[in-house]
Order: sequence, then structure tokens, then C-alpha cells
Amino acid sequence: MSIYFIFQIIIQCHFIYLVILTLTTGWSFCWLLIRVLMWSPLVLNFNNKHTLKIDFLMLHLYFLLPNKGKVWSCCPKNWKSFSSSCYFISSKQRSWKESQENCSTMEAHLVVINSKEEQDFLTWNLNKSHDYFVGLSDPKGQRHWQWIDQTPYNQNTTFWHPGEPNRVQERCVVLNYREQWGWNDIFCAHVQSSICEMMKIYL
Ligand SMILES: [Ca+2]
Ligand SMILES: [Ca+2]
Repeated sequence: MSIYFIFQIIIQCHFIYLVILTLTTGWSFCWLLIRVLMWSPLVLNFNNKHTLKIDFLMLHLYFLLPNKGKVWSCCPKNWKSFSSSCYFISSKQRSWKESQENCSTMEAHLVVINSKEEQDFLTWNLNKSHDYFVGLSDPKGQRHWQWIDQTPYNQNTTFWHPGEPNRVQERCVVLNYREQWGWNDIFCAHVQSSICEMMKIYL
């Protein structure tokens, strides 16, 4: 059994693994394509004679040539795309900590609102009767607000409702609607909907 034959089996198993991963985890076809393209130079360089090389070369030509000069980016299936991020809106009710843990399992974090444009994009997609946890909290109850990804808290880019934040015991922040969308500090143990954010994947 030649080493090339073994390598070919490994490649085929890996491809099947990627397809199963795509079907079972909800990742989009775009994600599968990126995985294949990232990994295919290995195949292209391995044995110039084999038809596998042609298969993957064709895949490159088919997908990349019509898009020459463009940058490929994608979000997982059922996530929303805005600027360089992907967002997942969960209507399942969880505490702030559980909401953050849920985002972590998807390689994301609770949303960090960096601009009015980002908040406006999100609120177009939200239900006005729900409150949504965001990645802002005051862990020690000293009114030192911290974003979950260590983005510095900038008082000039905050969207608190009038009169909020109002209670030192309320250490976690939701985005909700009161005539307009804004932020409110609430108890971290309260269960609410939430929004996860992750960086887009680029090719
Ligand atoms: Ca953000
Ligand atoms: Ca409050």
C-alpha cells in the first residue's frame, strides 16, 4: 500500500467529515467551501499526476475566477451579517452568565455594541416585547462598566435609556424598547433573550 494511497484515503475521510460537520452543526455551505479551499493546497502539491489535483484545481477555478479581486467572507447558517461581524439572536431565556456561556459554545461572545449603526442594525431584527442581554456588565458593583471582549467602555458611545443605569445591584445590561431602543441595567440572574457576536470568517 503506497503512502499516496493512504494519503488519498485520509483526504476522502476528511472531506466526508467536513460534509457531515456542515450538515450536523448548521455551518453554511460557504463555511464548508472555505475549509476545503484552505486545505486543498496540500492536495495540489502532493502528486501532480493524480486526477485529485485536477478536481481541486477545478474547484478553485470555478469559485475563485469569477470573483477575482473580491474578498470572501461568511457567517454561520442562521446568523445575521453586518460589517465585519455575525450575530445570533436567541429568544431562549437565560441569565447573563448562561447567555455568555451559550455564545462561547458557538465560538462567539455576547454582543459588544461599538456604534449607533451596529445597534440600529440589531434593533431592526429584534422583537420590541423582549429584553436582550448584551456583553456589558459591572462585575463588582462599582459602576465600572466592562465589555466582555475588553473593548474600553466609552461614555460617548453609550445608549442608556433616560434614568439608567439606576441601581448598583443591577450589574448586567439589556437592550430593550421604551419608546425607543436603549440600555437598562438589570439583575444578572434575571432570565432574558440575548445576542451573540463573532468576527466574520474571511478568505
Ligand atoms: Ca460589535
Ligand atoms: Ca435599571
